[in-house]
Amino acid sequence: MSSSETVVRAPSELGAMRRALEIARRGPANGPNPRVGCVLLGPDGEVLGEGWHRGAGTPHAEVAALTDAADRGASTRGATAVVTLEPCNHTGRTGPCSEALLAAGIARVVVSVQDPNRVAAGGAARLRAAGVDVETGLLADEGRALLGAWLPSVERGRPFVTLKIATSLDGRVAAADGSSRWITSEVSRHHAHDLRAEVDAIVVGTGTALIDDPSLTARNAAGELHGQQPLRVVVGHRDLPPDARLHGPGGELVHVRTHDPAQVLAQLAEREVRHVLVEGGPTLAAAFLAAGLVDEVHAYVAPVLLGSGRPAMADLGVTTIGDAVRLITRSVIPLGPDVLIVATVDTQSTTEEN
Ligand code: AOF
Ligand code: ZN
Repeated sequence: MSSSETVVRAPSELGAMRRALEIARRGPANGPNPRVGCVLLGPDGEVLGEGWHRGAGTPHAEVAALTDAADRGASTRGATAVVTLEPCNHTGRTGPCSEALLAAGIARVVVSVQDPNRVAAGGAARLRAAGVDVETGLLADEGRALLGAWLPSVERGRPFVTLKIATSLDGRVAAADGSSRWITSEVSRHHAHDLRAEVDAIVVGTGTALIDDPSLTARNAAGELHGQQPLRVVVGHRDLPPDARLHGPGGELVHVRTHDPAQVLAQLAEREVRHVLVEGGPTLAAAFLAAGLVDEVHAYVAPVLLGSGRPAMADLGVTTIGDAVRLITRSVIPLGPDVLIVATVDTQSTTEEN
C-alpha cells in the first residue's frame, strides 16, 4: 500500500502532470526509448525545473529536470518530482533516476504510469524504501496514451504491429492488369507518409518489393525525405535486383529470409524496434494476421470500385463467418475523398480462443 494515502495532493501536482505529459511530446515518437516528462515542484507548488527525454542515450526526463533546476539555481531539497513514467532503477545507457532523485533530496514523487520494463523497473519501491513518499497512477490513461506503441511493445516483448492497407471500396489493392497507381488519393498517401516517419520499421514482402519497386521512405508533401527514416525490412527468400529503389537513399535495408512473422519480429526486437508498419502485400498481411501478430489496422479506403483484381488480404483460413477476424474500430478519419479506418485487433482474445 502506498503511503500517499496519508498525503493530500496539492492541486498544483495535477497541473504539473499535465505539463509533464505535454513537454514529454517534444521527445521523439519513435526509437527504442519512451517519451517521458518531469516537472519539479517546490513547497509552495512553484516550478523549480522541468525536463523531457530527447531520445536513446540522452539523459532521462528526471535528470533533465534536476539539471534544469540546478541551472535555475533552485534547491530541490524536500521538493516533489512529478513524472509521467516510474523513475528507472537501473544503469543502462544512463544511470538510475531513483538514485539521482534521492541524491537531490526529493521528498515526494508523483508518477503517472508504472514502468513495464522489467530491466528498469523498481524505482518506486527503491524510493519508498528510502523514505520518499511515492504516488502512482495520476492521469494514467493520458500517461499510457503518451507512451503509444512503446508500452504494448515492452509488455509483449515484441514490436507493436500496425498493418496498413490502401484499398478500393471493394477491398482491392490492384486492378486485374496489376495496375495500382493510385487507388487512394494524394491526401491519403501524405497521411500514410507521416505515419512512416513515426514508426521504427516498415515491412514488406519480397512480392511487393519486386512488383511495386517501392522506396519505403518517409517523405513530406514536397517529396523530400523526413529527417527520421524507418528501417526498411523485406521479408521472404527471393533476392532483390541490384537496381531496386530500396537500395537508394532512406533507412537501413534489412532482408529477413523467412516466411515466419514471429521470426521477423524477433529479429527486429533484437534491434530494439518498438513499432513496425506492415505495408503488404496480401500474403505478408495474411501471414501476420493469421499468426495473431497484428495489433492495429490502418485501412485507407477509396470510393473506387474495381470488381476484379488483387484483394488486400490473402487467404486467412476463414471459411465461415463465425471465424472472421473481427476488429474494433477506434476512429474513422475523412481524408479528402477517402476515409481512414483505424481499428485494433484483440490479440489477447485471439490467442485465448485458439
Ligand atoms: C528513457 N527516458 O526519461 C525515462 C526512462 O536505455 P536506457 O538505459 O536509457 O533506459 C531506458 C529505460 O529507462 C526505459 O525503457 C524505461 O524503462 C526507463 N525510463 N527511459 O529513455 C526517460 N524515465
Ligand atoms: Zn531513468
